[in-house]
Amino acid sequence: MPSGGLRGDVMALTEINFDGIVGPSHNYAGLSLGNLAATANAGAVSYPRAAALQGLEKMCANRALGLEQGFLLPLPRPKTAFLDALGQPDDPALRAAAWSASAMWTANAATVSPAPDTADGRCHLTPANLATMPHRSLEWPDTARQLRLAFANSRHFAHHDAVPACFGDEGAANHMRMAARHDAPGIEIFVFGRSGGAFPARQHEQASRAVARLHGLAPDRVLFAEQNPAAIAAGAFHNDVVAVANERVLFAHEEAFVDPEALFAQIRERLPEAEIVIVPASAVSLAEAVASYLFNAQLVTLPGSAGMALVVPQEAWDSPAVRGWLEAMLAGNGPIRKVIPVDVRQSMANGGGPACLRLRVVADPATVDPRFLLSETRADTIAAIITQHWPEQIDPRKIGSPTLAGEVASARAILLQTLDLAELV
Ligand code: SUG
Repeated sequence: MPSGGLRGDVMALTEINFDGIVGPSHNYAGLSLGNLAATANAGAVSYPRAAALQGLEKMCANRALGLEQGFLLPLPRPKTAFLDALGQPDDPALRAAAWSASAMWTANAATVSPAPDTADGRCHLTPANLATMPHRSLEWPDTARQLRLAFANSRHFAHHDAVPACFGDEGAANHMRMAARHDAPGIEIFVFGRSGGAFPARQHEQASRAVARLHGLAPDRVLFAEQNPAAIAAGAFHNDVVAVANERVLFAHEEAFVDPEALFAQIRERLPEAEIVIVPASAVSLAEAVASYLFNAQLVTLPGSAGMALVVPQEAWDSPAVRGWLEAMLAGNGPIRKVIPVDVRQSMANGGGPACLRLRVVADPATVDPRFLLSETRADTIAAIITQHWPEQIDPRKIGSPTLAGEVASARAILLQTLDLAELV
């Protein structure tokens, strides 16, 4: 572990994407009401090896663009302590909850406030309690352990426990940061839902407010905005299904928020250089936005002066309406100069696009435990282990099988051992 991070007194703060490595128990159990892809694919056979390799390929492609790339490890599954605590239920949904590889969607791992935004000048992390969905509520203690290890340097990082489970918190998926540049003080936008619709609103306003206070954010640089109930009803179970921000740019669907005009005015007042790119419903309906996952894209700043690129799921590029809009955007003079489609179909079939698979941390890479940073050698090592040890396929009817449980646990143990991270077992 590097001891400091200060080179002289200059910090090289940059955005690092920490993608979740898809775990060996990846399966389609239909556990998330309101997540249309996941419920539509309930019971389908999954391909964990292909899923993990697709995710890794996305990481390598982003690294090849010159972006900093890290990763987080799969959590221990099956989570036997959960089943023990419930007296070993036969209910297939509860069993599947203990087997879920849902920690791959690291956009839900935590909310992260970079150092330039916080009162003590450290980067603050709060793991998300994910309390709304039983299978996801199991994640946070193991996630917290991993975050405390990856970002152990207490001069630069501060860790909080998850907020109390009475207020659901979904982490970075319902949080956006805008700033002139990643290393400049930013504004943080927390997007919450109100319950009462057909599908659960997963992010509670009180959880958002608690995280903003815990992180020591200046109140005049924090905004709270309500998700449009129509977007939740259309399947946007997280804000990141209808909006994404990067530096001075917000890219969002016209119907993402209850009061978009008020939100945009508040953003412009606090960040005059903000550029807000709105996709009208007349070009891409909410239903098409959810089906294609256009907004579950990684909006990234390319090195040099190449502008921003939007890393979209292949499904978005294949949608005629979405592609038409994107091509018109590229022909114009906006801040997004490039669109890069990627194949993460195995994750997409559970409602997780390119943006769900990554947690953004603005930090100096020298202050992060290097075991969590992707290098070419580490990518090759990870690929070889996945190829050799991840199950090729999982039929959900096999969930609960002791043989499969053994395979899943040993595949993960081999990965941790090889990456010198056995302390996470
Ligand atoms: O929480 N799917 C995840 C997808 C999370 C996507 N994340 C973001 N939008 N940031 C969820 O609904 C499906 C698991 C199953 O049904 O087997 C699942 O948990």
